[in-house]
Amino acid sequence: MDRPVRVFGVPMDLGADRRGVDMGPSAIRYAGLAAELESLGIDCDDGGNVAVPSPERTEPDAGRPHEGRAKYLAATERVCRDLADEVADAVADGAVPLVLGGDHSIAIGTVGGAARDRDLGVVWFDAHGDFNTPTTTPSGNVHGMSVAAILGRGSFAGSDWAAAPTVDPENVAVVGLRDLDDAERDALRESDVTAFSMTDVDQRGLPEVTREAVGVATDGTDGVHVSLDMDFLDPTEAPGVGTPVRGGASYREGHTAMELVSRTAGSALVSLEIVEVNPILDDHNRTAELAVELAASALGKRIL
Ligand code: NNH
Ligand code: MN
Ligand code: MN
Ligand code: MN
Repeated sequence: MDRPVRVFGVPMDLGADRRGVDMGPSAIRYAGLAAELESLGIDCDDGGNVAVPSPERTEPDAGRPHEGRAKYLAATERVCRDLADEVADAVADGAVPLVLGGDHSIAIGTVGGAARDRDLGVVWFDAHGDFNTPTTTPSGNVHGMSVAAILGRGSFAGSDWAAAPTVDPENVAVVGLRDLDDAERDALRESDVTAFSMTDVDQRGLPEVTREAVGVATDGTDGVHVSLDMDFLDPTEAPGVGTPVRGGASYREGHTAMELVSRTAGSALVSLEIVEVNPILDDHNRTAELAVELAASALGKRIL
């Protein structure tokens, strides 16, 4: 990576049911993120954390019509606006924002900022589709809605929501799917999003699937955002996540995916985010340590 990297932590847990994911940024920093990136010769600067209100002091539902069953949507929107401003400033300064979660609802802010002055493609590595809307959500958790939000689907359309720039579904690829809610599956199949399940990964191999996903996101766009939900990985490698699902990417597949992002997106990589690390559920911080390794691979680390 020849551009500087600017790290942001977003200690967000309003979008998920499990407490502890707000400590993800600390766990990833503690696992040695800055030193690892500096050892690669990357100029790495930490922009600190974006402020997130605590659930104890936040109203779960503000009751505006577009909020449906989504919990803490108004507060999530405020955090995402602040994050979007930080991300947009970092990109304007010529840096690559590396956003550490926190739950996956923060992607609405990261993408909002990264897409502010450009046509943005997105590659989303996740066990889940994150394609629910405030109407279809079975859980009310906004982290299961962030892809729908960045596409302006359902009641996310036309609200003065932080994701307002909206990304073109034809430039979005999701990789690693193995747990979809019924309504979300139907919506995803009918959409123009390119979706690769673990069945595709099993049959075609992760390298081919990742290359195709990056191709979707770079085709006709000005750049790519990569969003890595750590539950993309198998829970044996990444136990410290709130919603683990068996049958995920192996340790090496995780690296392969990130190495290919670096090789194939290259200078088109606008921003990177790593989310859903929950140190309370983790085994001696190994999920955070893996997050550091995967960030390094995505930012250009090579074995040879
Ligand atoms: N689909 C479920 C929901 O909407 C779970 C989402 N959980 C995630 N997404 N971790 O990546 O609540
Ligand atoms: Mn997710
Ligand atoms: Mn376009
Ligand atoms: Mn997930």
